[in-house]
Amino acid sequence: MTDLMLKYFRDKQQKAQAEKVYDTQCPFCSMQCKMQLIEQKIVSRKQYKTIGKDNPTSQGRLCIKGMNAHQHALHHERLKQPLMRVNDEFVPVSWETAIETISTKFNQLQSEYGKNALSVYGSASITNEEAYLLGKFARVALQTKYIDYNGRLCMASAATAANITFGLDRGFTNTINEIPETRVMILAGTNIADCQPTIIPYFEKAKENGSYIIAIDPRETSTTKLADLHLKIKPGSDIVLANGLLKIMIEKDLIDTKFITERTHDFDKVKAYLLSLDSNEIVSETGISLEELNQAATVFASEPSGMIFTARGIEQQINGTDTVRAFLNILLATGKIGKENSGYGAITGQGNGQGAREHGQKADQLPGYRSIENPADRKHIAEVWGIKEKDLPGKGVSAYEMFEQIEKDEIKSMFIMCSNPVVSNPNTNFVKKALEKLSFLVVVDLYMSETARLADIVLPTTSYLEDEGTMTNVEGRVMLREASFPVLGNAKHDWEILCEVANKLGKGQYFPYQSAEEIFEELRLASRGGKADYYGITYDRLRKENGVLWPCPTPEAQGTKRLFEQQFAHPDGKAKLALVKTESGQNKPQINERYPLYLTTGRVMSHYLTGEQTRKSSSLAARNVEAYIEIHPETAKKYGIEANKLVKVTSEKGWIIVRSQFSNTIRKDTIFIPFHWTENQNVNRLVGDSLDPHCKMPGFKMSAARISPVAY
Ligand SMILES: Nc1nc2c(c(=O)[nH]1)N[C@H]1C(S)=C(S)[C@@H](COP(=O)(O)OP(=O)(O)OC[C@H]3O[C@@H](n4cnc5c(=O)[nH]c(N)nc54)[C@H](O)[C@@H]3O)O[C@H]1N2
Ligand SMILES: Nc1nc2c(c(=O)[nH]1)N[C@H]1C(S)=C(S)[C@@H](COP(=O)(O)OP(=O)(O)OC[C@H]3O[C@@H](n4cnc5c(=O)[nH]c(N)nc54)[C@H](O)[C@@H]3O)O[C@H]1N2
Ligand code: SF4
Ligand SMILES: [Mo]
Repeated sequence: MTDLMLKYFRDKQQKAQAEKVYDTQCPFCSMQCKMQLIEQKIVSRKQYKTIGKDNPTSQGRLCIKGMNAHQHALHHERLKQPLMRVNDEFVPVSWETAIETISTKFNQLQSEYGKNALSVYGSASITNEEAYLLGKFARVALQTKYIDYNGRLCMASAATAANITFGLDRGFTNTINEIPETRVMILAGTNIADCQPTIIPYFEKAKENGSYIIAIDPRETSTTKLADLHLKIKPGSDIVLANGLLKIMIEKDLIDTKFITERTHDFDKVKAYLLSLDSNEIVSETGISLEELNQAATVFASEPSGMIFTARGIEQQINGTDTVRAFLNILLATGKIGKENSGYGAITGQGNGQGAREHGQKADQLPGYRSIENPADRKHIAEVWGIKEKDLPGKGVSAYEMFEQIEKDEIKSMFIMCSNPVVSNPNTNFVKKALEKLSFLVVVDLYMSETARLADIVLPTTSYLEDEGTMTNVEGRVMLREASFPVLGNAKHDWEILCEVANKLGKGQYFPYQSAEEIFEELRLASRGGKADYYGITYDRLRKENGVLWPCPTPEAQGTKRLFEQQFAHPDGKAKLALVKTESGQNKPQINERYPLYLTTGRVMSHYLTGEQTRKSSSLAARNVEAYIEIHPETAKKYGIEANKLVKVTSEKGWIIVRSQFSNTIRKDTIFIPFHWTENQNVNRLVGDSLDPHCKMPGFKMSAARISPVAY
């Protein structure tokens, strides 16, 4: 060996010794891209980078958020010690003191005001194990009926619509691999290019294969640019649009009569109603021309295969459930579901948006997508938990409604895990007041979020790098997130915190877990026989098979790639079409002289939700340092607003100040503001408090607002 070769091998060996690799998954969106954190020690300094790792869904890709996720996880503002408010200041305390204080306070409040004085607010960014445990914590340790979670603001309408229509809610009915093969797609109110960027190659492949893409969005986005046809709809009029499309399909006799007869209910009622609608009204209400409607309807119905994808643009409406159902009518009437390359995709939002809505964090739900009001479901879970069925509380109320219960003095204390409701809820001026009114607020977070600042006790938790557990991704694929990075400071895993509080409350026997896997083993039993059946899934399988698609009822089962091939999940096997009238959601905000513009809200690529994490990442924050209002230059001119200047935006609920960003492609009657910023830049100060009657989804995507320049 030459000296040079020796040096090469020695350098390589040294490098390997100095390099550590940690397997994990991105903490952000539903793609749950697998990735590795690489730690390199150069002299005494550590350097980090994140790279993608192959897996069936993201295929090794990462977007900028994943690549920079370690920046927030390793940020110096991470909480490392419990904090307690003393004389209006936070002081570090031991875990013992923190847990003791929580238990004493909870006991006091319950003995004075009853069990339901306590409430729990959870999240779809925690693992399945933690989501499951949080439900059990509320019902068994606290014995309160009040638990709900941030998914109520996210996918509640799509989930409710799928449950009513198909009898089952798994976001994607098919695997992601079928996307490139489908012939036509409707993307309704989804901005996948910014929100699930690593999914895009599947859509690009579809385009390469000649698939026709129809996008429905009031704005031009990176996603609508992919489309062959962009329907630039008036916000909030998607029901009318979907009804209009199906009307044309029926009139042109492009529907699948055999499928309708054999596999669905209620088509005739829907048909009679749609045929009675006036096409001119459809055009004026949606702002979409008849030619465009004809084009979209004809292509979608004529192609042999097709898919519809929906996301928050049509779902976060106070008639979101009806809106999704109007789109599902199209799929059913054209027989484009339960078949190869044909199906529905509600594009899941949060990392565990799917799994966390299955295992009992919802006000009316028990694990395995069971109902808290169904006697057989209650009995099953009470047995798994080793409690009496009569001790299992009943149904509570939705996320936003819990704040209303605080206002009414019904709820006295809240335990918030992994959410920042002061920024993310509608009508946040009210929500903040409600939280301030609580006798006792506990927040479990990575940082001092805007919500944590209102707490009496803040508990530091571990991040995606440190906390092992399963997450169920956009496809319904359960994935094991490995986590071997050392825990930061004195933080504890979310599940450990729940076990410790439960133990102090004298309920330790129900919370004996030493690892996330032990909790998963119980979740398997609890979900067994339920709609979201995870019984056949084990950590061992997840490692060997790189994830398993639910339902997976036995250890021998393969997991389910395509749903509804033979039958839907209702007892008679048939799906239900919905008669959705144009009037649905008539109480939504109307524009008028005082508030003449439609305000809609959403996301940018570089930030995530309330921005608590991504604003701490220097690489991400640099891309968007502040909130902005996207506005058409003609609209801006009308209200005396110049480019890149501060604008006051006012609704019936409040005001904010954001910078103008001109766009020639947004509708002239519409303004758009992303929701990743706090305080005076928080657009949720403007969003109203009306909720969808079926699923209690707020109307984030449509408010009425006025704008004016800020004078200097
Ligand atoms: N970068 C990034 N990615 C994310 C997130 C993030 O915060 N940042 N969050 C994750 C989560 S939790 C979620 S839920 C998803 C959300 O993913 P999406 O739902 O795709 O994202 P949004 O930007 O909220 O809204 C999508 C689109 O709806 C359009 N829209 C607004 N009003 C209407 C309307 O009335 N009708 C129609 N048809 N469209 C309308 C908006 O213009 C927007 O382009 O993204 C996930 N991924
Ligand atoms: N105007 C408007 N508002 C919206 C929406 C919209 O489109 N428009 N979208 C809605 C949607 S879809 C969603 S999903 C919600 C999201 O709303 P939130 O749940 O409030 O959003 P996050 O920013 O994810 O808040 C998570 C908090 O938990 C912390 N955290 C992160 N990881 C962990 C962990 O592992 N454990 C614990 N204990 N804490 C952790 C973070 O630091 C952060 O403070 O917002 C909704 N609000
Ligand atoms: S944000 Fe979503 S797409 Fe981007 S790396 Fe993370 S999981 Fe993947
Ligand atoms: Mo979401």
